[in-house]
Amino acid sequence: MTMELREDEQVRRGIEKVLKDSEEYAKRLLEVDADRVVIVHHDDADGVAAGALLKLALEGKFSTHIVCLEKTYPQIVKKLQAQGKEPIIYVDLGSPHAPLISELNELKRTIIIVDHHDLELKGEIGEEVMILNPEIYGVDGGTYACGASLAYFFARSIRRGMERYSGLAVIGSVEIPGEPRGLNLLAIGEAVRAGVATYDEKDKKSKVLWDGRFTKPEVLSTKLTVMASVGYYQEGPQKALESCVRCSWTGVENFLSLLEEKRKRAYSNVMSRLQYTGLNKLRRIQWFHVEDQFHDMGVKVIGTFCSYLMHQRIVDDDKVLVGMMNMRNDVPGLGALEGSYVKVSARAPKKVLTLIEAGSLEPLSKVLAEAAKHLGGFGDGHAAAASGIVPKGREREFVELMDRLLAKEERGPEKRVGRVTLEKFLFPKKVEK
Ligand SMILES: [Mn+2]
Repeated sequence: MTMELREDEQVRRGIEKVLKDSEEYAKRLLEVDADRVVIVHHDDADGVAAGALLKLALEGKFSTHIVCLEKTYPQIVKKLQAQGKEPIIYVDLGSPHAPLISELNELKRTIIIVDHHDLELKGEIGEEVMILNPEIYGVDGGTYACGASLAYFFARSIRRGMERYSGLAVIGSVEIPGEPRGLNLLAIGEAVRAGVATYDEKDKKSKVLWDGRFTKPEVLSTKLTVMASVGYYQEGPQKALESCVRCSWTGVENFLSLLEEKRKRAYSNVMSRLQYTGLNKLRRIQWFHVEDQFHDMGVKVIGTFCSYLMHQRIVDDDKVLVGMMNMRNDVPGLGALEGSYVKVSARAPKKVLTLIEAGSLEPLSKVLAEAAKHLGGFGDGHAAAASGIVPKGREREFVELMDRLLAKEERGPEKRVGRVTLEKFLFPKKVEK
């Protein structure tokens, strides 16, 4: 009980500090002498809702250039920051790459990272780079915040009257499992007061005003994610963001159902092929490559497909699942990338996760990132789910290397026996990447 109270107190204080930072960063942003601000947001509902909130807040003060990123690829950060001098706001992404973002800020422009993901602070962060993230104050951003809630409070620090858009923060919050807490709960309070959401104290569920009706935010969130990610190369992110600005699907209903249909067809094609061929198997990994079967869809679809596959019988429960797809080498709004890459996505079945938690296997985030980096790619994620990119043509080397890296005893001396805490066992961090 005391422990709980102490935690609550720590969260409350942390959030107060985040809100103070928000005011300060907004002030600094408004003092910048620029016509334009670049907003870089993530490709899921939380990122889209957050991007919309920032666009709305900046309207009339700056023009905005909006880029949707599926991941914070170092090569993209480099390209993005090499041009222009206007401020950049990264939202719902960027925290794990804060040192790189800072290092690549040669033009010393104002950069604000508004994010709730785990923060990497190894290395120096320049004073032009501001980070709005509760993790700085020891408050878990995966529990007490989301990208859109943070963006909402930041937007409110920039401009008055943002309350009527607070429902967007509620939509973003849906990716956080369990009852709303911290900043997410604060945003719901504001949305209810503004008349754009309802909240049922009993079941801790909210509804958001959308197309003139109070609608479950879960439904809105799923659709926004499909639009932005499956439709990534068809202006899906812009359409999703505009839908958020209008709190309406008007004009995009057809587009949305075409995307849902397209993804379903692609999934079932790959599924029937895999049922016929089976998965490729190594000692600790089972893998497949869809090549161009998800062509012209954003790379999130391979991750979602892996998650779906985890519930199917063709997946062994004692091997890590790895899926790959060919990637297009352009980023809408940013142009071509150098080289050809494949997107890789990994998931740990329960049995594997238990071994990871017990310390006899390495977390996926670590081995995937290490293997990808070794081959000239990059990766990140969590213990049970990770993703990244590797150069096209090196897929086999990648899975073989990852297979070797997974086993701790084959890595050399740094042997250390971990412990499964009850917390870790009951609530493994599950984040869709
Ligand atoms: Mn998020």
